[in-house]
Formats: sequence, structure tokens, C-alpha cells
Amino acid sequence: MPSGFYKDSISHFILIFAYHFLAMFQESVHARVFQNYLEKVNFPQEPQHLYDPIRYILSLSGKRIRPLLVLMGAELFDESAVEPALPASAAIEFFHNFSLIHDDIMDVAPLRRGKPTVHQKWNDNVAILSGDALLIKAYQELAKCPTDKIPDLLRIFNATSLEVCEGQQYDMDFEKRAQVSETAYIDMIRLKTSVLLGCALQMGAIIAGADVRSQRSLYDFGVNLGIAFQLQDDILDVYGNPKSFGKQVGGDILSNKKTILFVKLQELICPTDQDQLAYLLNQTIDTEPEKVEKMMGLYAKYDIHTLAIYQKEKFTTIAYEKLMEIQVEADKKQTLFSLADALMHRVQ
Ligand code: GRG
Repeated sequence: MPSGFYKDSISHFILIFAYHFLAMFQESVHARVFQNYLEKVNFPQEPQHLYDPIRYILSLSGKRIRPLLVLMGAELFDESAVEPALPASAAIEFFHNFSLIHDDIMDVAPLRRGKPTVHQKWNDNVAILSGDALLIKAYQELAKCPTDKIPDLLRIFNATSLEVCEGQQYDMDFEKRAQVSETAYIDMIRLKTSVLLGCALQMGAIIAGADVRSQRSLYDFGVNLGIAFQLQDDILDVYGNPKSFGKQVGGDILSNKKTILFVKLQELICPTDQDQLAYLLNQTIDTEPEKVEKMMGLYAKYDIHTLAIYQKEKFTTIAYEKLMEIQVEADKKQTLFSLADALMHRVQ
């Protein structure tokens, strides 16, 4: 039997396991407790155009990773801290959804979670204002957290929110730049996406009364996992299975998006292939299928897929190391290790 057969079978098994674990995680006790809490948060009926979009975005099937990280971060240090961490978990999910509403306006995105975006279903002004209201609702939830923890929670939450804005601005700046280094790209995704995962975990740890060193390790676990998560997203966009990915495969190539694959190619490409890359970047809508195919040809020539996987695994390993250094019993960390595994091997 060729060894590739075993390798493929093992990879297939890992994918199936990861997929089911992620689903299990989303149906976990924490997920149910969070959902019950969310259903009790009051969003008035009127004005409809302010609160209906909020109800709508929160009803779409998001993975709810961030609020669950808050609860898991709390549970890691003190099981009884899960309940008091619920308002913080809602604050994080509200902030995340607010940022998605505004991000979709900026990107003129038609779809979010497979459904029309808020600005598409209503309009830009409705989306701006309901997003703003959702951000305020996040602060309302923060104000419900245990009083003695609020100053620390506010510090990390506000610092993270500003970093997310910085990441968003870098991302928009990069769209206009011809050249972006790998370091600059990774720093952009750290700010735009990863710090919020670290923040979610740290907020849970703060509520559970964890010491500052453990809080920091858990934060670093989240940030490194978040970077690996985004790199996996970049990889899936090109090499994902169209049936399970839920988005158009090759979408990033068609929109000339800076991704880990693209910045790696730019770094390694020989002068003889530069013209072809420039030609592909200028291709219009009429030549789309060819564009994806040809770019994938260039990625294959420079083994970009392998290099991107290597980077993703590098950040996953750092994340695991950070989790390992936290001084709590090993079995308490198991769910976080398994979650990290599931996220890294996800297919959507
Ligand atoms: C902070 C004041 C302030 C403004 C925000 C719009 C903006 C500025 C930032 C955009 C941040 C953003 C949308 C980052 C993308 C993060 C990301 C990877 C989203 C997808 O996360 P998933 O896969 O989504 O967890 P679900 O749908 O499962 O919730």
C-alpha cells in the first residue's frame, strides 16, 4: 500500500474529527448557557430599523467562538466564574457583530454567514447606526460584570478595540499598496482578527481572578491561535473544498486580496514570472476562471501552499506552548487544546 494512502486517510480522519469536535463545541453546555443568556438581553421593538438589524445579525449562524472563549477562559481558573462571565461573553459577541456590520459596509459585501449583509438588506445608514447601537450594547454588558473586575476588563477591551481599528485601517491601506511584506501582513491580521480572541480569553481569566502572568499566557495563546486561524482562512479560500467552505473558492484571488499566499508569492517570485503576475492582477471579470487557475499555477510553482501551511503550524505551535506554560492541571486545558485543533483543521 503506498504510504500516501495512509497519509491521506489520516488527514481525512483528522478533518472529520475536527469538524465534529467544532460542531460538538458549538453545541456544548457553554454554548447553550450563552444562547440562553443572549435570548434574555433586551433589544426594544422600536425603532424597528435600529433593533431589527441587530436581532437579524445575532440570529445568523455565527460560530460564537469569542463568547465561548470568554467562558472557557473563566472556567480554566475557576469553574464557578462561568456564570459571572456571561455579560463579558455577550459584550465580546456584540462587539464582534458590530465590527462585522461595519466591515461589510466598507467592503460592500453582499453576504455574511451565507445571508444578505445588514447594509444589503436595509441600507448603509441603517447598518451604520444599528452597528453603533450594538457597540453601546456591548458596553452595557460590560457594566454588568463583577464591579471589582470592571477597570481591568475595560482596559483590555478598549485597548483591543483600538487595535482592531488599527488592523482594519492597515487592511484598507494594503488594498492600495502593490507590495506588502509578510511581517506587515501578519501584524495586520494580528490586530484585525487575533487580538480579539486573546482579549476574550483574558477577560474570562480576569473574571476568574487569575494572576497576571497566567492572563498574559492565555492572551498570547489566543492571539497566536487567531493568527493561525486567519492563515487557515487564507489557505481554505484557495484550497478549500467548495462544498464545505461555504464561500466562492478563489474569491481572494479574484479580488486581488493580500493573503499569506499572495505575500509569499510576491516575496519569492522570479523576475521572469513578474510579468505574468502583473497581467493576472490586471485581469477583469471576463477572464475570471482563467485568473484563479493561472494564479494557482504560480502558487504551485513556488510551493506556496506548503509554505503557508508551515506558517500556520508555526503559530499554532506557539499557541500550544503558551497554553502549556499556564500553571493549572493538564486536564483543565484539554478543551482549549481540542478547540485549537478543531479550528486549525476546520473545513469552513
Ligand atoms: C473597533 C470602533 C471599532 C471599529 C471596528 C470594522 C472594523 C472597525 C473592524 C473589522 C474587524 C473585522 C470584521 C475582522 C474580521 C474578523 C473575522 C475573522 C471575522 C470572521 O470571524 P468568524 O469566522 O465569524 O468567527 P462568525 O460568523 O463565525 O462569527
